[in-house]
This record gives sequence, structure tokens and C-alpha cells, in this order.
Amino acid sequence: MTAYAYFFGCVIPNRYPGIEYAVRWVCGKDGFDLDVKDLPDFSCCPVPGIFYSTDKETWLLLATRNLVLAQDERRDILTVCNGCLTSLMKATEYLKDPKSMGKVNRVLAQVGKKYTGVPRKSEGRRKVFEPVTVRHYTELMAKDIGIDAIREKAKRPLKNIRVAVHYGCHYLRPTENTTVDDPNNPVLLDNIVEACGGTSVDYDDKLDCCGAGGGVRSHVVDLANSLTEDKCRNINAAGADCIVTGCPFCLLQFDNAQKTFSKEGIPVMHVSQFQALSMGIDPISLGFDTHHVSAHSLLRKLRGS
Ligand code: 9S8
Ligand code: 9S8
Ligand code: COM
Repeated sequence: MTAYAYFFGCVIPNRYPGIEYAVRWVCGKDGFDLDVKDLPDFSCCPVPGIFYSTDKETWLLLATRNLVLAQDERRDILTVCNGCLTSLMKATEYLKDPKSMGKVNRVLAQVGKKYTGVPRKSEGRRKVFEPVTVRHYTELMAKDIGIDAIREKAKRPLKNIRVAVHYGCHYLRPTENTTVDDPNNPVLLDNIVEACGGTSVDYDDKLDCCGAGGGVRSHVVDLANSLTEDKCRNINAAGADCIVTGCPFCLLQFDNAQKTFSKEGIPVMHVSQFQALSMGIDPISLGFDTHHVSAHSLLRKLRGS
């Protein structure tokens, strides 16, 4: 059985603890009972839109330190965020260049750490090191656990719930060389939603950015919010009851931006929260009271279904 390390990033523990609870619940004894461990020394990935875009050396150093923590425990990293996926995956690709790896390791030596990758196989007497594996929650669930197993565990299928799935940029294009899903026609989130009993509705510009990423929310919040408004207009036109995403930063943007242009708003949740609901979790555990847009109407509809 593959061993994983939880990588929650910053947004989930600080803003949406209900997502953390949902992920632990789905992966734990009540759910799929995976071998996942906390590595308390993990830091910010660091966030790609700020660090990767402005200071690649610091970005690679901090990302590598996180990779080393997982490498030394022989664990794959389980990210629950698109930005964390991009940052850590991209770092493993930069580290394939021996020069970059040497440079980073010279600094990491000061804190007694060294990135080598993981010795997964050997050729003759020589060990072959491979990059630390970085997985996204959505990918792990849809591909490894599998859609049938998700459907089987959905004891309380979320029938009647119309869902607008939002993938987010860093999920669709995590690196130049790697994809977790088809960037032009992604399906994994839609498949999870449907396996949980929901109906994934199509809407215009589904693959567009939520508006927040790449530092846009931090620097030009009005622009970020107007991009979100465009997306929400399309989502409303499709008659969705909620938005489901695999990225807590997209979730934060939808959840916060809506108060600037809409009174009620459409509830937004992480795919793990949606999945946990279908598996019969008590919704009170999912921390919807920390979301800006109320989930009350959705939960009422659920009770009726
Ligand atoms: S860590 Fe710090 S800011 Fe964040 S959530 Fe996802 S991206 Fe990585
Ligand atoms: S935040 Fe999450 S992944 Fe990104 S850049 Fe465009 S979309 Fe929302
Ligand atoms: C978005 C991350 S998930 S970033 O803002 O583009 O870094």
C-alpha cells in the first residue's frame, strides 16, 4: 500500500478547517483507510503565484525542503490544493537538473537536509533515484481509489444536487511535462461528483480561471472579483446548486468574491467535503459555518433528497 504524507498547505488550516476534517475523514478509518501521515515540519509549498513568479531560487529551496521531508519518510505527498500541486511537482522537475539539485543541496546542508529523490529500483548494484511523487487529492481518489469504490461508499448519494465543477488552472496545467487529467477535457472531478450521486452540469467557460490565482487576488482584487462574477453568471445560468472544486484557493475566491456582487451566493465546497457528505458524514463537521456563502439551502435540499 502506498504511504502518503498529508500536505494541507496554508489556506485549508487557516481558513477552511472543515476541508481538513473532510480529507482526514475520507482517507481515515471511516473512509478508505489509507496510510497517510502528518509531517508537522512542512511549510508553505511555497505558493507558486508569488514565489515561483518572483524569486525562483527561494521558491525551489523551500519546495525542496518540503520534498525532502517526504523523501526521508519514503512517502508520496498528498496535496489537497492546486497551487501546492504545481509548486511541488514543478520543483521535482527542476531538481532533475544536477546543477539545480547541487545548488539547493548546498544550502539545505546547513539544516542537515539533502534531496536525492527516492531509490525505488536498482540497476545492477546501482540504486536508481526517482523524484518524490506528488499527487493531487482528486487524482488519487478518481484514479487510485477508483470511481466504483467512491460510488460504493456513497451511502447517502447526493441526488437532486446540481453541481458546477471548477477545475482551476494549476490542476489543468501543473507543469509543462506533467498533467493529472486531460487539460482540454478534464473529467476526474466530474466523475467523482457523479459517483457521489450528484449531477455535474455543463456551463460556459468552465475551464477558465476563478480569477484569483497568480497573485491577481492579492494585487488587483477588483479584476479578480469581476472574473469570478463572469464565472458565477454562467454557473447560475446552468442552474447549479453548488460549486465543487479541488482547490482551496479557488474556493476562497468564489466564497469571498460573491459577497461583492451577489446577496445570496452559490455555496462552494471542496471535493472532499462533497464526497464526505455522500458518505454520510454529519454536515456539522464540515465547517460550513466558516464559509461566507451559507450552505443552509443546499443542506436543506439534501435532507429532502
Ligand atoms: S501553501 Fe502556502 S499559500 Fe498555499 S494553499 Fe495551496 S498554495 Fe501551497
Ligand atoms: S486559484 Fe486555484 S488553481 Fe487557480 S490560477 Fe486560475 S484558477 Fe483559481
Ligand atoms: C493558486 C495559487 S491555487 S497561485 O495564486 O497561482 O499561486
